[in-house]
Amino acid sequence: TTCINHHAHPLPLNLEVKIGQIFHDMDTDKNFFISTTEISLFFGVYDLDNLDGSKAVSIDLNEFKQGWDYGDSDAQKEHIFQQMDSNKNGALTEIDLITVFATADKNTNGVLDFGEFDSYMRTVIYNNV
Ligand SMILES: [Ca+2]
Ligand SMILES: [Ca+2]
Ligand SMILES: [Ca+2]
Repeated sequence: TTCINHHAHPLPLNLEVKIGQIFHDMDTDKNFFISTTEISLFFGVYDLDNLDGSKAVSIDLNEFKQGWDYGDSDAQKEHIFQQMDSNKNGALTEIDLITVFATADKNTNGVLDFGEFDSYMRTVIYNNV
């Protein structure tokens, strides 16, 4: 059959599995909700030139590409970064994370449940896949 070439490149991680994995990784205390603290902690370790946290968090595209480890291509990582960089200044900082959180927290109760997170990831972050 001529279909064999379709298997030549690795299949992308199923989106549902991927979003579940990201949620699980962000949910440090495993209570099935993501708090603002957890999202800050998650991205804090991406800030490679500031690992002691002595400065305000500022993650550039290069740091994001190294940190985001969910099987996405470089182009996809760039898209994710741009979607999260709400003030379009080329860095992810506290204001961007606050905006991400506020956008995702549809019922404004201060935490993200899986439904809110899943919907945000599909409509904003992975809206191009
Ligand atoms: Ca949690
Ligand atoms: Ca920004
Ligand atoms: Ca919520």
